[in-house]
Amino acid sequence: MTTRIDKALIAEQNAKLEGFVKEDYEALGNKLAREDINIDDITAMAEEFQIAVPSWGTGTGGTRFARFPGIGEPRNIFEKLEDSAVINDLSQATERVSPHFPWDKVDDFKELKEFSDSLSLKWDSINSNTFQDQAGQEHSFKYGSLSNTSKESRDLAIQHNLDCIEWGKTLGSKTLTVWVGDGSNHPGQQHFQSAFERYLESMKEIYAGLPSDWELHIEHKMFEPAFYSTIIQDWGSNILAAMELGPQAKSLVDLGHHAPNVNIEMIVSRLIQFKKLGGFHFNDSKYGDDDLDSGSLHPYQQFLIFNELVDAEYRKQEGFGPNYMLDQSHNVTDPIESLMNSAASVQRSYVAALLVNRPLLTQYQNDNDALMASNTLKHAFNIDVSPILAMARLRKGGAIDPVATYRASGYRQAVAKDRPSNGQSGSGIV
Ligand code: PSV
Ligand code: MN
Ligand code: MN
Repeated sequence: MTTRIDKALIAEQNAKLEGFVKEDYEALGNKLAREDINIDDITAMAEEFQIAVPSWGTGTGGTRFARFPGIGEPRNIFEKLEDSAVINDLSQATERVSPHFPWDKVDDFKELKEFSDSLSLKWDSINSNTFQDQAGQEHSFKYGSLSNTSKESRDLAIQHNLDCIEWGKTLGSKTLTVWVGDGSNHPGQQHFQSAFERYLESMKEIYAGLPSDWELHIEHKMFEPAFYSTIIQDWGSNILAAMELGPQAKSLVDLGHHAPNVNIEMIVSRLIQFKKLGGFHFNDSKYGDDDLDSGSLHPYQQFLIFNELVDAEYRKQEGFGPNYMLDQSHNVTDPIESLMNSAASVQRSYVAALLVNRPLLTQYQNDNDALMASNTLKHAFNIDVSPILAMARLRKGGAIDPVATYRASGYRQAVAKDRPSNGQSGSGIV
């Protein structure tokens, strides 16, 4: 196994903080004990928590105006995996990587699998890309892919998704995530129903190629790159498509793909209720698909989403088991630091949601005691679970303070020597 951060360095950095963490952990343990919560049970669940990193998130992102590359950026999927291994070494919460094809150029999938195995990394959902043309592509996606009026373009998009399934089988993935940029920019440009019918016909062909133990996740997005209408613009079109396709098709919720103020936690609840919650792309946003770091703006919203997820776990809801993943673009931070921070932020929301007194909440709900119901959630949200997160990392051999340990390791400066910048986007960030 290759570990890019020396275990001895992690131990040395942890040694400086371990005493404080133990003190804080004991204090929090006493506080939780007063509420009949065993802190070690919660820490064990925190240790189990995993969230995948997107391969494209390890490169510096950009906008359609400019991109400002950092030093030592990964230039290919192998280097993206090396960075992902660092993230997991320190955070101990990100053992899976989600690739994006053909952004991630691969000649030999068996070789890639052997390399990920050597880093103790696994593969999460495969993301297909039919929102741009590849060099020399015969039938363009300019006017859509799976819903294009041209059968040739549709067939190309279908075949790419079927190829993604084959590649995913070699990598050991079990999910295909389909997000398309299909839509229109002008009223009247597209016949809404015909376009959706074409999309569904194409998706049926992809669904037919799905192994029986795989899931097909459909990602909705309200706008961009089409700015008047988008084929799967919201969770309504998403769940309709998933229902039309069958039980292996589910909806994926990317937090940034909703209008500001949309009640995302309620969408999550609806999808859970109808066994259609496939997974998440976590990020945060102020305006639209900003792809900012998870929990950097709306930590309470993130907590409320986890309140629904933990509630489903608590009620042992049938068919529940979504994939968790980050989908972020890092324009001004070191992507490794942002991804570690974000994984911990999502883990924090999960852990805080575990602390909600659910029987009490149900009682307040049944009594219509709005104030105390809300206070019950706020109480859990306001508990600083940092000692639990730090202890979970410590117990698993990770870093108590991942960012400080990463900085102390000099990893970025070290890889910069082997990875000269080409000034280009490594990922084609959207
Ligand atoms: C689209 O905005 C999206 O959220 C989809 O998940 C894409 O695959 C990803 O971003 C690419 O950055
Ligand atoms: Mn996404
Ligand atoms: Mn997006």
